[in-house]
Amino acid sequence: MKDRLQELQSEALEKVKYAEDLKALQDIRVAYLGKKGPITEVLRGMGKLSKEERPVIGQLANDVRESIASAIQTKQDKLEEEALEKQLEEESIDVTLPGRPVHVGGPHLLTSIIEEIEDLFIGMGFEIKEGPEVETDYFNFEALNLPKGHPARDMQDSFYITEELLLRTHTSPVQARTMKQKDGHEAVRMICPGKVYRRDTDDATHSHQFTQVEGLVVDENIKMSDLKGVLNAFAKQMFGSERDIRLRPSFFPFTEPSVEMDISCKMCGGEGCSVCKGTGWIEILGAGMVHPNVLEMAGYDPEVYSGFAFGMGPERIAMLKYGVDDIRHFYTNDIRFLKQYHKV
Ligand code: 2NL
Repeated sequence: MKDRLQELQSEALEKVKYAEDLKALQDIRVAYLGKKGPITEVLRGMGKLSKEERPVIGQLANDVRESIASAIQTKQDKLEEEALEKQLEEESIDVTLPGRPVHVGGPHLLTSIIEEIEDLFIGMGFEIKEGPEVETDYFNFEALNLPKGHPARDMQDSFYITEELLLRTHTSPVQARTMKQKDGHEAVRMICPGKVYRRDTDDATHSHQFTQVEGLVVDENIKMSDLKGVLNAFAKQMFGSERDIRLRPSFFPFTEPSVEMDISCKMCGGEGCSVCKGTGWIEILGAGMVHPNVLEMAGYDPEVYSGFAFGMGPERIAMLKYGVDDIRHFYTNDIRFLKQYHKV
């Protein structure tokens, strides 16, 4: 019995020594120390022993049991420590590695231009107004002195949703709506930036969707000189104080008289070059005195109220200011193009 116990002890200790994980240790514990294990079995057979032998074997069995249990515990502590160390090693962070770059976005060039225009007009007391891109025939055409059958509202030029609904072809309907809201007796000083749509084939200078900023001032006693003063201040702040402006006669159905505004060419200082096509002047926007029909339809008495209005294309302004040669660059979203205009 004594030999059997010692055999069990060295067998168990050997197995503990080579146990590779906690599961193996647990198996050893169950196999040797469990209720159905060999040591328990030995103790059960003690009844057959003599009185003298009983305490000796009992003591030995307890010692064997304890030495196996303590070997298992020691090994278990060791395995647990190794596992923790391995985990710490694997999960360690190398704080000396270079950080990942954070890609900071920025506003689109057109957004920047529109915000610059907004700031200049806010500085002159204008308010910013927005309106729907899906418009009624009335506000897009009728209210702007473009009655049904007018050549400028040819079906070809618009995206129609129904006979009476279309994608707005200019931002003017926002102004017609604003005037109507003012009930015909309040002054208006506004600009309306936004997207507009025309049924056009895209090329270097045309896009079926582009942006506009239009402006409108309505009050008693508004004169052509007010138009000239405001647009001159705008041109000088937008393009540089050394620029001159000139107004040429033109035609728009919603203004009378109508003008086109040029700024002097910075490239050649007025001498004539490829940017200004030899004229020394570059066309920037269209404008005019609000047509009495437009005032009347919006509820203003044209005998008491007068106004001026203007419209410009941020794409064109950006193209002139930064030498962009194709309007499609604004909408094809090549990040290499867009990034050139990110400040910071
Ligand atoms: C251009 C010309 C223009 C207007 C827009 C306007 C609006 C109302 C009444 C009268 Cl509600 N006029 N807008 C006037 C003249 C010219 O735009 O070449 N735009 C890019």
